Amino acid sequence: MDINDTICAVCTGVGGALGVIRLSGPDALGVGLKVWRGRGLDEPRRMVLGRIAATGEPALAVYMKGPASYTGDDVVELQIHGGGAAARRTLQACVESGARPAGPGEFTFRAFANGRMDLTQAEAVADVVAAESDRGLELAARQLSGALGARIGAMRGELTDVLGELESKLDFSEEQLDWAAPDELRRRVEAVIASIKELSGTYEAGRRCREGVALVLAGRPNVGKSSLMNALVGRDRSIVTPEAGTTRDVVEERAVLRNLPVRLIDTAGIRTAGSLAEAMGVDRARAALRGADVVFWVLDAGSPDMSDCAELSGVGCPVAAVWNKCDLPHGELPELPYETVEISAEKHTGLNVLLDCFEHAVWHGAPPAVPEAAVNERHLALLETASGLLNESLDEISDERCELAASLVRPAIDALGGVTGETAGIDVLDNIFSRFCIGK
Ligand SMILES: Nc1nc2c(ncn2[C@@H]2O[C@H](COP(=O)(O)OP(=O)(O)O)[C@@H](O)[C@H]2O)c(=O)[nH]1
Ligand SMILES: [Mg+2]
Repeated sequence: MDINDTICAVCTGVGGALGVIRLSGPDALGVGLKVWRGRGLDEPRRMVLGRIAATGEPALAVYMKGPASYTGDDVVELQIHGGGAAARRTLQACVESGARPAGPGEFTFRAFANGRMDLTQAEAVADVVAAESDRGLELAARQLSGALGARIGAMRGELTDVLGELESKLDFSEEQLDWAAPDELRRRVEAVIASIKELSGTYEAGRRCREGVALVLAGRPNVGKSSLMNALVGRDRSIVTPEAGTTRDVVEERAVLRNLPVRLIDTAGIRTAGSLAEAMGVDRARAALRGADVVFWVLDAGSPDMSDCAELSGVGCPVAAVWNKCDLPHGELPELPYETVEISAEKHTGLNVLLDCFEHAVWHGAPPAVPEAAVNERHLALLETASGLLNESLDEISDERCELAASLVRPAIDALGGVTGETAGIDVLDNIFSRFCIGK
């Protein structure tokens, strides 16, 4: 990506009441002054009212002089009425005045390239945009403020120090300088390994905050799985009928339950199917069970039939047994080896207790505080590489094989640098920024 020209994009969504067009680059002010008519734009950080030259529409404009801007370049932002045609017209005027349409994530890429943020912060920008729940947002905000980058930076600093000691032993091995004892160096590397392990342990909590969990509703036909799905998402998402075998495919819907993003997955009732389509639906239901983070096994309190509970034997995640239709008269309910909740999906009773149960299952107890920092999959892989190398280096350090030890510590430092971006290759950067939206 070229970072020396002037780029432009509509930063807001189509259909919004306002449109924001951002310009970034050496000629941002020049282009801005061609597109926008008014006075005072050249004074940084002051919002001024004028008009878009092409349309005569009123528009607010602000100039942020680099490096004190989001991207580190000179930036101009125009705020206009409407996110549709009006925004497109203004963008076109920017292009006609010499700016280039920005690619996905290009503003944030510039912020990274100009040293305004590290790679974990750039990733956090995407996380903030994508956050569906308060939990996800809180974690992203912490990462955006640099909490994760700071921890990685501290580890790298410590290892760079250790590497310095190892290398000076190599260079001056004949001289009697004041060396750190091998035991002390080993202890310091062990402490970094422990910090890496602790940070790697935040992955699962981070995944739950960012991506959420898969909650699968399964059970025999007609027990009320789809009714429960609809009750949980608050609208008629799945078709409900008195006929068995209504839901034949998996029906998926995103929701936020107890402050956690959830992929709610309604499945076909598990039974010996009457048709090919239903049989495929049952296969998909079984696949969904295998990929679940939590399963609600729904049962009909009016006609307790536990014949298919064996389906749950291979499920590796927490399961709750949900007795539905408890609004109807029913006898004593049989015991099940799962946490059990009694509800009526139709009358919306018992749902709070069900959500308590869900929350408990997700967190294996009370929900923990949002972690200070939590790694994603990319970070985790790099941390594992680093800790593998450091573990190997321990004996070399103890036995004072400094050259070998240094050759292991050095790539470990690089692996950590990959997390914050210092040593990330262009393909890694491309991969990260291409997932951003245009305008970010
Ligand atoms: N009385 C009562 N009927 C329910 C309840 N939940 C679902 N039903 C009825 O049970 C039938 C099957 O419901 P559905 O949600 O399609 O079940 P599914 O096959 O498990 O998805 C429909 O006629 C629903 O109206 C409930 O809580 N109480
Ligand atoms: Mg159904």
